[in-house]
Amino acid sequence: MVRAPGRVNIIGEHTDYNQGFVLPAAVDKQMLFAVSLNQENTIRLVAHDLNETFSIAADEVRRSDTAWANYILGVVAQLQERGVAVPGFDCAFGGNVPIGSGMSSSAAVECGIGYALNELLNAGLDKMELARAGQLAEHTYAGVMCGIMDQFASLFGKDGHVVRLDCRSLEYEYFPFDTQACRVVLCNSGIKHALADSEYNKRRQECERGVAILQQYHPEIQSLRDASPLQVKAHHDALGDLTYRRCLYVVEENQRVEAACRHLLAGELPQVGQLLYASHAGLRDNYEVSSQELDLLVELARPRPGVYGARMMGGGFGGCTINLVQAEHVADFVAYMSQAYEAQTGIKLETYETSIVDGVSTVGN
Ligand code: GAF
Repeated sequence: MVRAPGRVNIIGEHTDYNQGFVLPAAVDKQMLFAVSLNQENTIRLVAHDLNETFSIAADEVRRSDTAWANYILGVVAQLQERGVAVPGFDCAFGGNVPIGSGMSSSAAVECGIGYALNELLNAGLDKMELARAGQLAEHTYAGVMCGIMDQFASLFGKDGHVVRLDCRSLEYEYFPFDTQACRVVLCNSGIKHALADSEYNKRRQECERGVAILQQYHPEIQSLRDASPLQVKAHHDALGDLTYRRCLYVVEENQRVEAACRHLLAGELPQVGQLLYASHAGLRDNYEVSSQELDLLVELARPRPGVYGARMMGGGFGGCTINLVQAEHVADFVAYMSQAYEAQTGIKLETYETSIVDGVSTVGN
């Protein structure tokens, strides 16, 4: 049996596929997998929470019409591409990572099955290769051109720490995060817009277009990671307003991740909180991946006592906001947010008070 957690991201949104910086952590919402080899040529899957099953020949793995199965089949295909012979196996899985909430339930599924098969087959892939396999499964079988943050966080999470990842070099550093003093509270808007995946892929293309234009002036710019806000501002006209705003958001967000790490180390949570608000404003106005409901949640949280900061989290177009809240104010915060959000939208608010846990591991024997 294997457990694979979902993740939060303190700051650094839409920076991973621009080879920039992110600051996620694995949290105590997780998927559980029971997996065994079955001595047949059949992969049999049971999605416990959906009460659905799926099976396919192990030597004929391909993309299926069953969306949830693709997260597993995509990883099997990635392992096969890496020379791992994957025989038939049985897998039952389920968990409590809310789907479509921006907490990476899909990455948890990819990382959990990748980890389980790697162990069962003694395939010897390291955790970074498993993260990459999960990311590419998402590209090829789910059609979302995601970065590596979610899979990385699910695999590399560490109890009591957030982790800053350099998405170019894949070097990472853990920073202690005391969730007893500062609670990480998620507010689930309850909305997931149908266009989320196509808009996500579009943002990635817009960033690539921006890089191609900036390169004409600064050949050393290989990704937005290499550009500064000044450079982007200097080429506003050449970029055109839309691409300009996309690029400006990304280069500013990269700087915010670096600043957030400095403030975290110095114990300066109010400053970290201000960076979260700035991140949200950029995601809303320049990157345009927020939604009315997410904006409302941030504005409701902002004046509440004990709130350091809040912003939308993950890919956007719905899902959760992340809120950094002083422990003694959490109960009041949750009560107020639930009442106010439902009063204004008619949607019942789900909130999650998360703790930060270790990444993927086996459970029991
Ligand atoms: C989604 C993606 F999967 C991540 O790679 C990342 O880009 C995130 O959106 C936005 O920061 O979760």
